[in-house]
Amino acid sequence: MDRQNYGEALRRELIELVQEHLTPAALRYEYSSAALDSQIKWRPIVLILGNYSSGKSTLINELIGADVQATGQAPTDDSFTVITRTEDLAAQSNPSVAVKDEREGYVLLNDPVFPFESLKRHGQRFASHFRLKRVNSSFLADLAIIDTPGMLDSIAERDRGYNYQEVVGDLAQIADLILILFDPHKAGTVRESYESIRKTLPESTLEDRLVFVLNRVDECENLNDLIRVYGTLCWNLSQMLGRKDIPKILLTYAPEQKDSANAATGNFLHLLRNERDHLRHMIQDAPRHRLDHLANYIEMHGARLSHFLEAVVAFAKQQRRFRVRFWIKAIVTSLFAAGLSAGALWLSQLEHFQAPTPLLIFASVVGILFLGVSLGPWQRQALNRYRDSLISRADSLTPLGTQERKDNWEKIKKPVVKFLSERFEQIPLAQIKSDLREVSKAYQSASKSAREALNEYYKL
Ligand SMILES: Nc1nc2c(ncn2[C@@H]2O[C@H](COP(=O)(O)OP(=O)(O)O)[C@@H](O)[C@H]2O)c(=O)[nH]1
Ligand SMILES: [Mg+2]
Repeated sequence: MDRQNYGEALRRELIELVQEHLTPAALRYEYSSAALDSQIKWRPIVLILGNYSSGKSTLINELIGADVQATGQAPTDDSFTVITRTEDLAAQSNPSVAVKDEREGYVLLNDPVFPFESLKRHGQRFASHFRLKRVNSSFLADLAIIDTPGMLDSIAERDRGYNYQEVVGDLAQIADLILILFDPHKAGTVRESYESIRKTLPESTLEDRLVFVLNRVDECENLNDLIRVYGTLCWNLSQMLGRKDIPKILLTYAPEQKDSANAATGNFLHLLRNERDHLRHMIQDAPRHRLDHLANYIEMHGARLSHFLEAVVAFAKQQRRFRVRFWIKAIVTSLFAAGLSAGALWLSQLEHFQAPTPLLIFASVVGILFLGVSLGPWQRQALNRYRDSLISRADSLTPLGTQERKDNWEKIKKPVVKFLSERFEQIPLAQIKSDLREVSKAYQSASKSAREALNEYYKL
């Protein structure tokens, strides 16, 4: 089997696994509002971020081989555009590349074929700045590229009418590869975008998924200028990433733009290898990134979902323990109350009780009444109080020994609390336990076999 077929078969298998074993529990417990597989079943996605006029759209046009996106020095395009291959076979064989079909944002957000359902929460304003273009370019055979509007300063950000950072964070979760473009004029002003990416992606996948590009390097006046810009960018990135080492930064420029740029560039550009081809290959390799992404996705959601269910089971067990303790206490106090009241009666009216039977009846009645009240309204009240206090101490439901478990807990705490306060009673404990067993078994064996299959894939 060749690499591509093997990759596709593996992809299908992993998606099915999510569909069968993780999605049902995720929906039942409202761990997520959409099917977990909906985010990963579409084609591989490359997200392109960066300041305005860092050359995002120019790069995309170059890869696709046609002027599909508008380009220009000013912030020309304020939309998020998903660019993918047309399904129309006749158009695919047409050698002149062009946009064959366009769709509005609301179609993208509402059609379950696409993985963008989770972005619906950004509202109408975002929907009107979101679109799809289908192009007959072979470069897009097995991937989609998302062009994004550039970051603006924070005042203009507020005028957008939707939360740009959150949109970027949501898209980053779906994307398999994220490029962040800089240009020499503004080397390092994407801190906020980066923050929202970091918040939504687990630490472990961040490095594999992010590519930093210093673009438009042909516009540096000379080599010294380039080195200065590169140095500034490294400094900014290490501040932003909170790391001492510097991530790899690709140095690129659009070959077609070179002539119109600064005349002095000729002095040093021949010393520099334009890493444009390398960048192109990385983008074309998105299907491989998708496999990694899928394996990570299963590990991450499997671990979080298991943790979620563990917390619910722990909650149920603690509640049951409380109830048993309450029963024992109620029985003991009822017996005590019965004995006490019968004793008091016997002492006060000694001469009437020749036979013990009426006294026993009296004691039983008092005991039963007491027990009834204890196990009825009192228990309900006590249990409610205990439940509330358990929920307010939700952090102690499950052990949070490792950093990974702490991070996962941060992500699931809100839905866990919501589930425990609103829907816990509706699902029997036996079902919760069996869901926990299924999810943790499925994801552990799946992530193991996914890793093994990935190793095979890399060998092909
Ligand atoms: N000299 C030079 N100009 C570039 C390069 N890439 C893009 N440009 C120009 O920079 C401007 C902004 O590019 P554009 O692709 O619209 O940037 P976007 O806002 O990031 O999409 C356009 O006028 C492009 O022609 C490059 O590598 N070198
Ligand atoms: Mg653009």
